[in-house]
Amino acid sequence: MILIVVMSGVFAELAMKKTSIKTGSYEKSSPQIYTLITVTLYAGEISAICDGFGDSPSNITTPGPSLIFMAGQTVTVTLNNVGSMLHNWAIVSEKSSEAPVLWGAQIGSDSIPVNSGDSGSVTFTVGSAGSYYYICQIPGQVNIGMWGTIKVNP
Ligand SMILES: [Cu+2]
Repeated sequence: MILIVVMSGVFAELAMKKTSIKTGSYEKSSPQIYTLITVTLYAGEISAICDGFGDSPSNITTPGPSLIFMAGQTVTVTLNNVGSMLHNWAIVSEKSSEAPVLWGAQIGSDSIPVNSGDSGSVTFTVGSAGSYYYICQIPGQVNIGMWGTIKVNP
C-alpha cells in the first residue's frame, strides 16, 4: 500500500513536469525557453454561432490556446473533436480557409474532416521563425472563431 502511494506520487510529479504548458508537453530548448513538442487540442462549439479550440474538452475558447514552437523542431499535434459538428486543424500563414497548409501540419481537411467524437494526429517539422495561425478549414468556421496563434522562435 505504501509502495503504491509512493509510486503514484512519482508518476504525478513526472506528469506535472511534462504538462506545465496545459496544451501539451515540452522540452527545454534553452535555459529560458520551453518549447512544445506534443500538443493536445480539443475542437468544439461554444454556441450556435461560435466555435473554437481548447486545452480541455470543457475549455473551448476563441481564439484557441496560443502555441509556441521552435524552428526545425519535430512536433506532434493531436486533435480531439469534442463537438457535434465536423472540424479539422491546419497551420497556415493567414486566417483563411483558402490559405495553403504549411509544413504538412494538417489533421483531416475540409473534404475529409474529423468526425464528432473522433481524434486525429499529425507529426511535422516546424518551419522558419515567425507568426502563424492554426485554423479549422471547414468553410466559414475560421470566421466564427476556429483559430489560434502560433509563434515560432528561431
Ligand atoms: Cu471547425
